[in-house]
This record gives sequence, structure tokens and C-alpha cells, in this order.
Amino acid sequence: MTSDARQGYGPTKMTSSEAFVESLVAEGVTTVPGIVGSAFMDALDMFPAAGIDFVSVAHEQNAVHMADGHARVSGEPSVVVSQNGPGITNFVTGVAAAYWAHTPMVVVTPSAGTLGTGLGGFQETEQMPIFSKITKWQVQVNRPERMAELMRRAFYVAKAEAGPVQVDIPRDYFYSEGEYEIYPSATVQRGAGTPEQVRDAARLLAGARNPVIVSGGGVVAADGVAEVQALAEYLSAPVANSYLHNDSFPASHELAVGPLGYQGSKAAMRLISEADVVLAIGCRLGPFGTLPQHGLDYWPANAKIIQVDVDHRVLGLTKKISLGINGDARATAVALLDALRADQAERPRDDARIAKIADERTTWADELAQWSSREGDPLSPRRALSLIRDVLPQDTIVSTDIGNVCSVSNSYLHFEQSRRFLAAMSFGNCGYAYPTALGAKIAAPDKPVMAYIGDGAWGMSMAEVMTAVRHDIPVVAVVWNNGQWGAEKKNQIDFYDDRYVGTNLVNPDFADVAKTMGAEGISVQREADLQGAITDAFGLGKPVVVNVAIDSVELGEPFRRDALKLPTRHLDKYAHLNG
Ligand SMILES: Cc1ncc(C[n+]2csc(CCOP(=O)(O)OP(=O)(O)O)c2C)c(N)n1
Ligand SMILES: [Mg+2]
Repeated sequence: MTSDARQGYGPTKMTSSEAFVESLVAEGVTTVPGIVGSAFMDALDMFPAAGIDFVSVAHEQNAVHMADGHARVSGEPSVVVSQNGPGITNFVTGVAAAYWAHTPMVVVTPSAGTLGTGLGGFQETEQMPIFSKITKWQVQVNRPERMAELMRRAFYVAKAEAGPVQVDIPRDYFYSEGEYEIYPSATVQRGAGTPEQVRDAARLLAGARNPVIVSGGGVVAADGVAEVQALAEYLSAPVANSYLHNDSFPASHELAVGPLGYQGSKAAMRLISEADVVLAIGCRLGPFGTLPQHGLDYWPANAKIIQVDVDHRVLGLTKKISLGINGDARATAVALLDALRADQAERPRDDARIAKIADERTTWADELAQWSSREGDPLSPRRALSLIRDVLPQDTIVSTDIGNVCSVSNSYLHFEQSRRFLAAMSFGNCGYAYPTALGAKIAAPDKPVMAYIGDGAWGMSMAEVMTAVRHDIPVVAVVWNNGQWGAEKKNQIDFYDDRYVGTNLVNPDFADVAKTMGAEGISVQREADLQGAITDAFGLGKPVVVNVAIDSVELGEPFRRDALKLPTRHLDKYAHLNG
């Protein structure tokens, strides 16, 4: 059989396993992370011949994160598969994170055989309800003859709705024969909203005194940064990144003002607070990403908001909007600029506004530099973040975890290109960054890839150093070793009178552990060694873990000051714990 699955071919006799594998080939899949299991072994057996690299991980959650990083960097849906029952329940956190990162992904969940369903035989649980709230679409292959049809549908929906979809395959359905047709991968193209909406939005923007653009993940997903930039330049409008989408606009551009949200940029916050019209493009305006920060309650309550998103469900969901456009970020940016130009071919550059933007950028950069100026040991986390930023190789892809130091890093990370920043987004799970970075490196082997992870979260991820070694994935992991679950300890400091329950850690030097696992390990105990260590790590071309000993006292704001209260205790036995 020599038919080219990438081009598709007509009805051909094959097994359902072959149809499964050919469906992956048709979609251009070359990497599938997971853990081996008998449930899909018949298909797995063909992976090498199909040109698919099966990346065997240490824990299935990390396979999903790896697929997440791969998809976010490549822009194409990724695939993950594992054993029915426990292998699949281990997926859950990874799929939830991918859901909130809007990552196109086909989650293949082999399930118990149809003749045993409901008997509680071995490795059986109902796998559909578990994922019902964290997938865009779910389907169970209800007859083996539908294998190719449902697989291609899954890829289509993953692309069209930008999120994980689940294909549940009863394990006996890998063994069947039939006539299968393989289609070429479907292309998803989206437009710019209606001409009326575009016209109305253009009018609002043209009449604004202080328009501000918020560029979100949808701009990255649509590869629309250049188009948003052209629109911003026409309007002389500052462009803020939405929370954790620091790669949605080139940081060195004179209109770039940095990210909103937790540990974001004061320049962005001050400028948006004065906006009369906000264009939130490719952006769901997630509530966590617009909370007050640095003592600034910056959201412009009276501004007119134009929101553009491919997901109609997020329009007007979290903020009162004047206009919601269900459209692609790139196509809408193009249409908006065309509409503006139709009325006025060029607008004079607003030098006063651009000077103000420059001013705010400098003020914030100076303040941040001031915050990062404490030299010496124990190494200040902020100082460390600024030192590393200054020596990062050009065009590095950075993935960050959830933790105090990782979150503070949001202020320091600048990107010139999109698909370079992979943070744990709004699901906010510890353990996201490292496996995601591994997936990113597989998708972009020529780019340097670094992950920031706290020492607590590293406990969830470090087994994957073995994966990096086995599969030769040269990612640089920087582990912030402060001997604590720092972000949560900060709550105990601020709200619980320094009573530490469950927040102190006793750690090894993770560089030693990495070496034992076959990776390189570099231990940094002093500020003076940090920059050299990072440069060396990128030069090694191997999986590296840089253990950075840092000050445990310097901690950024807690994530959820908005949601915590001083304790109240009514019972005598707890009275001494009153706030
Ligand atoms: C899976 C998961 N478990 C628990 C939490 C709650 N949590 C948020 S931040 C944090 C502490 C992170 O500690 P560490 O990784 O050491 O980084 P640090 O804050 O010390 O920089 C914890 C436990 C979470 N976000 N995700
Ligand atoms: Mg820590």
C-alpha cells in the first residue's frame, strides 16, 4: 500500500488500527507522547513505520503538557495517548491546563473493551464524564468502521475551536477490518466579523482620544502580530499583552507597553487606565488577568470596549463591552485597518502620545531595575531574573511554572516573536513548565528552550529529566531552590502570622540529582556564578538542570490577595490562631 496519507486516498481495505495510524499521518503528526499500554499496542507497533516518534514519559500528565508545548509552538494540533483507566485518569490535570491555554489537541483515550464495559474488570472507569468540562468536544468511537471519520473530525474540531478534544476508543475496536477512506487534513479559515461590525469598530477607534490595544493569545494563535502592529502604528496606540501572552507583540516596539495582570507592567496598567476605547483582540479578558496589581486598579471602567475573539462564548463574558466581534484576530486587524484607511488613508503619527508611552516604559523599566538591584548573596530572586534575562540567547522559548519566582518572572520576560512564551496560563498548575518545554523543544529543535520551575513544583516534574535524557531533548531547566513552596508560604506570612504548615521543604541539590539521571547539572550558589552558568547551560546541547540557590525571604505579592481573609476562630482550642 503506497498511498500518500498526507494527500488522502479513497476507500482501502485496512484494519482499524491502520486507519487510526493513517489518520495521524494524514494530519501530519510526527510526535506522540504517552506511556505504553496494551490497549493501543496494535497501533503503537506501526508508529515507527508511520514516521511517528512515540515519546515515552514518566507520568501521563506530563505527556499532555508535552503535547501542549508542542502544539503551542507548532501551531498544529498535537496528540497524546496512554493506557485505559489509570493512564487516562493521569491525563486530567494536563488536559485542564491545555483547555485553559486554548491548545488544539487530540486526546486519545483507549477504554475498556466493549464486551466488558460496566463489569469493573481491569483498568475501567467511565472516561467520558471525567473530561466533559475540559474538552471542546468528545466522541467515543462507537463502531470500528468509524475510526478514520471520527479521528479526522477530532482534528478539525481541535483546530476550529482551539482546545483539547477527546476520542475515546474501546480497546477491542483497534482490532477490526474494513474499507477506510483517508481525507487530507481540513483547513480552518476564519473571517473578520461582519462588515457592519468592522465599520463600527473602526469608527470607535478613529474617534478615540486614547485608544489602547490589548493583544491576546488569539493574536499568537492566528499568527496576526504583524497585522496588529500595523493597526497600532496607524492609531499610535499602545499595545499591552494580555496576561501571560507576553509574546503577542514585539517587546522592543515603541508601542509595546508589556503585560497586564499579575506581576505585569505598570506602564501597561497606567496607560490602559486612561483609555477611552480598548480594542481587546484575540483575548477573552480572563478575570484573573485583569485584577488590580501593584496597588493599581487599572481597568478603565468607563472605556468603550471592542472585543474580538474566535470563541463567541467569551464575548462580553467578563467585561461590559460596546462591541463584540466574533472573528479571527489577524483577519479582523486587517479589516479594521482597511476600514480606517478607507476614511483616512494615513493618520499623522501622534508624537505626544508616543512620547508619553516612551515615558511610561522608561519609568516602569527604571522601577523594575530598582527592585532588582539588591546584589550579593543569598541571591535575590528579582536580581536573578534580571541577570538571566540579560544573557538569554536570542529567540529563546521560555516556559514558566506556577510559583512565586516564576510568577514574578512575568515582569522580566520580553519577546520579539510569537510562540515563544509558554506559561501555565489560568489553570495555574504547578508542574506545567518543564514537560511543556520538552514538547516545545521537539516542535522547534533549532531554538533554545528554557523552563523556570520552583523547587516545590520541580518535585512534580523532575522525573521527566529521564525522558529528556532518553529522547535527547536538550532543554535548560532553571530550578529556583528556595527550600519552600514560596507562593503559598507568602500567604502564611501575610495572613497566618508566620505559621508554616506544609510550606517548608528539604531539598537535595537538584544539579546532583540531574547528573544521576544522566543529564548535566549545574549548581549556582552565588550571584557571581549565575550568568556564566546560564550561558554554559545553553552551550552544552544536552538536557541541563541549573539548581539556583536563592533567598527565601524575598517574595512577591501572593496570587490571591483578593481571595484571602485574616482567620476567624470561634472554638477555644483554635482561639490562639485568631487573625
Ligand atoms: C498542582 C498544584 N498544586 C498546588 C498548587 C498551589 N500552589 C501554587 S504556587 C505553589 C508554591 C510553588 O512553590 P515552588 O514551586 O517551590 O515555587 P516558589 O513559590 O517557591 O517560587 C503552590 C503549592 C498549584 N498551583 N498547583
Ligand atoms: Mg520554592
